[in-house]
Formats: sequence, C-alpha cells, structure tokens
Amino acid sequence: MTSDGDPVADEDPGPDAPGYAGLATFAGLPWMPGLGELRERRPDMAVVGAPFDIATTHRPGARFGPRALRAQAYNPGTYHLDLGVEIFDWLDVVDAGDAHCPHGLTEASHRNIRTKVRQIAELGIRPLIIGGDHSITWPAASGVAEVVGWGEVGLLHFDAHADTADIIDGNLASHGTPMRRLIESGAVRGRNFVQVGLRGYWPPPDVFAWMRDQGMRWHLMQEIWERGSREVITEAIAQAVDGCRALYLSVDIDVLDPGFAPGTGTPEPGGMTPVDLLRAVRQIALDTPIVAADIVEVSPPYDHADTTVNSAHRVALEIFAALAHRRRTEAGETPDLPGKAPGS
Ligand SMILES: [Mn+2]
Repeated sequence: MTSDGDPVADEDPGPDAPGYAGLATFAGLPWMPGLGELRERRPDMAVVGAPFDIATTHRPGARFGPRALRAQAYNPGTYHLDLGVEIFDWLDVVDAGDAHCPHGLTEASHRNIRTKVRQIAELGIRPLIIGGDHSITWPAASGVAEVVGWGEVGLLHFDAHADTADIIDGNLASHGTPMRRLIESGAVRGRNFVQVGLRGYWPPPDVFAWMRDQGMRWHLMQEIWERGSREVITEAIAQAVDGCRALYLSVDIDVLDPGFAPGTGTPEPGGMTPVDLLRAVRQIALDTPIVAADIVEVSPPYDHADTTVNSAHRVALEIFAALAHRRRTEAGETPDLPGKAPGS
C-alpha cells in the first residue's frame, strides 16, 4: 500500500536508496576514486580508505574497517538535529576510494596513503581517512603537513594509548609509534600535539618523559572523569591550535570504552562514552581550522551488533555536520531547528 504519487517506481533512487541496497559507498556518497574527477568537482571533503592493519600489536582486523564503515553502518538520514542543518545542502563530500595497501608491505602501503592524502589536500579538499590501524596516521598527517606547512599543523589525538613509543618489537612503523615519527620528522610540533583519553597501563614512564621533553600535552581519562569532558575538550582545543594554521584530528575508536566499541585491536576498559566523544568532535570541527581527520582502529571481526562501526561512522557525520553549519553561517543563513523540543 502506498500514498499518492509512485515512490516505488523502478528507477535508480541515487543517494535516497536504502543503506542496505546498491553499492556501498561511505554514507551513500558519490564514488570518486580518480584524481581527475576530484579535480573537476572539488568537493569540500573526500573520504579515503586506508585498509592496512599489519602494524597491529595485538588483534588484527582493521583492514576491514573501511569496507565495514561503508557497508555495515546504518545511514540514519542527513539532517543534524542539534545543529539544525541539512548536511549535504551545505557541504559536498565524496568517497574517494582506498589507498592501495598491498598485503605485507608497510612501506609501499604507507607511501600510497601519504600520496593519496597529499594529492587530495593539494586540491584544497579536506581528506577524511578511515583506517586501518593507527600507523596510518604517520603517512596521512605527513601528507597533510606537506601541503599545509611542515610543523604548522596541530594534532588533536583521541586514544586510550599515546602511540609515542620509539620502537616496538623492532618495528618503527608500529601502530604504537606513529606519533613519535610525526614529531621527530617535524611534521607536527610537540607543543601542538595534544592527546585526550589516555588510560590503563601503557606507555611506561620513560615514554612519558620523552613526550614531556617534546612539549606535548595530554589529558588522561582520569582528568576527564574529574573535570568533565566539556571543560577538558575546550582546553585541549586551545592547546592544539595555539600558533597553528591548521588542525588534524585523529580519532582512535578505542578512546571509547570497549563496552561501546568492542571492535578494535587493543581494547582498554574505562573509556569515553559516545555521547561525549561525538560532542567533542562536533566542537572541534566547529571551533578549529580543521583541515583533515582520521578515524582508525575499527576492527569489524571483533565487533558486536555493529556498535563500533556505527559510533565511528557518527564521528564522521559530526565532522560533516559541523562544517556544514559553518558554511551556512558564513553564507549569512541561520539554523533551521524544527527538531528542537517544544518549550526548550
Ligand atoms: Mn589506541
């Protein structure tokens, strides 16, 4: 039974197709893997998959993250209730496909990720990289810094782990070492490297001593528990962008408590809730000169009921919505808030 008109006509519904139908692109966005098409269209943002997980110290599987984020996340609609914005009326986003990550080849994979991210950033398009294990932040943020300015990008990093080890099991490109590589190379200055959500039992004191020497700042989960997320995030933003022209946001999904995000390689109990993480990401995308972001360590084989995949997917939607809101404000338009609760 249908109403008037013929909503079930047999024609291609495009982005209005149900999320479970048709080709699986990120959020149903146009599939645009070629540089030529991107150059012509010049979207505001391009999603890039980095299906790489051989730098993982414990449970692998993050190579399946990009595909799961495209195929298994529930596409909930495109109107952001709190910001009152129809996201894709204001922001053009495409799915630029994956960087080629041949199995077992870290250097080639990282080189391809860095090149693809740099080429997108060179076109003035903000890359959103979906991993992959956290080692991919080394090439991805390097590619962005090559375009924006070496040492001129602040990095806000959500994670249970600092990922600042020098070397793990002889591996300089482990998923536990990328942040040290970025600071050593000068791609990101230590003083503009800010971490949020650290907890548990790693890294050891000598690594924290190195971090302190670099001028890095960090906010333990303990501090979030004591002061509350809003206050800590406001401070972390100020620290990351102080003296910087641009910000790179890196979200390791294991910053969430494993109860919310079991599908990850190195789960650490006692983490953030999605309600806090999503608002933190929204605030960052609203208030900073964000030029790129990554969402990493989603390991679908360990997920249950797609909880991890959906939370990671909504991190991306918060970024999109906040940037759309900024576009609308720049255009002199005001929010449309039909979703606001009566009397509030
Ligand atoms: Mn981590």
